[in-house]
Amino acid sequence: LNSIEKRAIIAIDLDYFYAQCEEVRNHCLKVRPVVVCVYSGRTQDSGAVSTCNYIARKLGVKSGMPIAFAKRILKGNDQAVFLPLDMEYYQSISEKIMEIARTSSEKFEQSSIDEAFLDVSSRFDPKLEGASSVARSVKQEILLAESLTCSVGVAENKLLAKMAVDSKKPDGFTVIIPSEEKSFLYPLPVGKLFGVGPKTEAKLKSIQVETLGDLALTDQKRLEEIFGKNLGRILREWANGIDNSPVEEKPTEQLSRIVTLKRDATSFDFCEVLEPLSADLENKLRTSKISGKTVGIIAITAQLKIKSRARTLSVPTQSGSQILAIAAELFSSFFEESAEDGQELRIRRAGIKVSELIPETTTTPQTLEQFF
Ligand code: DCT
Ligand code: CA
Ligand code: CA
Repeated sequence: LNSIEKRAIIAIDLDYFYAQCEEVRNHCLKVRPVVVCVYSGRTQDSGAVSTCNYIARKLGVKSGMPIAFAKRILKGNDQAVFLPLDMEYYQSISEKIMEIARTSSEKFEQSSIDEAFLDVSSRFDPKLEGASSVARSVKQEILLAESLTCSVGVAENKLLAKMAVDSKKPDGFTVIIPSEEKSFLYPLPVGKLFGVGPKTEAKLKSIQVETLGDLALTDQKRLEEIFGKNLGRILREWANGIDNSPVEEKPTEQLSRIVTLKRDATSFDFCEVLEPLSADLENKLRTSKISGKTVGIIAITAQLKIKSRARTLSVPTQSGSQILAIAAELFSSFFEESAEDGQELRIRRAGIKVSELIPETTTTPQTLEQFF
C-alpha cells in the first residue's frame, strides 16, 4: 500500500486581486496604473503598496514598496491612481469566487483570500485532461460571474500546481504533465521554489546550489546538516516535484460581517443596517452547511477601540432573524451598560459574528412522515 494514487490538482490564483477588484467597480481604471495602498496614517504618504495592476507593475511599482517611492515612480503620470485598501469589498468578492470554485470540485482548499486548490481526481480518467477542462470552465465562470481574470495551474500535486500557476500570470493557463515535471522545475532558480525566502535562498547559494536541478541532486545529508532534518528533506523532495499533501478544507472558525455606520451611533438606532449582515450570515451558514452556537457583536468605537459581546445558544442556529434579534439585544444592552457606567459609547462600525461553528444536523426530521 505504499504506492500513492495519482492525482490531478488545480491551483487558482486571482490576478493582481485587490487592484483588479478596484477595476471591476470602476472600469475607467483598467487603462490606468492602479496602486492599492496600506496607509499607516502618520503622514499623508506614509505606508506601503499592498498590490498594483500590471500597468503599474510594468512601470516598476511593486508590492511592499513605500507609497512615497511608488509616487516618485509615477510622478508626472497624470493617469496614475492611488487607492486605500478596502478589505470588506475584496473579501465579499473573494467569497463569491471561492463559492464557484468550491462547488466545482469534490475537494477544495482555500489557501488565501485569492488562492485555492481543487482536487478533482476521483471524477476523471485521464485525470490531468479532466482537471484541465474543469480549470478552463472555472476560469470562464469566474470571468462571467465577477468579471475577474485569474491564473490556473494543473499538475499531479499541490506543489507543482502552485509552481505552474506562478509561472504564467496574468490570465495564465499552465498544465505540467508528468513527463515534463523535471524539465519544468530543474532550470528554475532556487528562489522560485514555493516557501524559499531570501534567507534560505542565500544559504543555498552559499553552497553553490543555484537551480532546483542543483538542489534536487544535492546530498540529502548535506541539506539536513544545514537546514535541519525536516526542512532539508522537504527542500529536496520539492525540488524533485514530490508532494503528497492532501487538498483539504480548513475548518472555518468564525464568520463575521461588519459595516461602517453613516454617522457614529450613541444609541442603538441602527438595527436596519444590521439586517443585511444577518441575512448574509444566514446565507453563508446554509451554503457551508454549518450552524453557529455563539452569536456575538463587534463594535468599533469613534476612538477606534474594538469591543465585543457574545451569547452562547443552547441550540446552534442558521437563522438570520434569530442572529439579528440576538445582535440587537446585545447592542441595546451594551449601550445601556455604558450609560450606567457614565461612559458615552460612540460606535463607528458595527458587526455581527457567529462562532463555534459545527456541521448542520441533516438528520433532524422535519415531520413525522420523514421519520417513519
Ligand atoms: N501583499 C502586501 N504586501 C506585500 C505583498 C503582498 O500587502 N509585500 C498583499 C497584497 C495582495 C496579497 O498580499 C497577495 O499578494 P500577491 O500574491 O502578490 O497577489 P496579487 O496582488 O493577486 O498578485 P498576482 O497577480 O501576482 O497574483
Ligand atoms: Ca493573486
Ligand atoms: Ca497570491
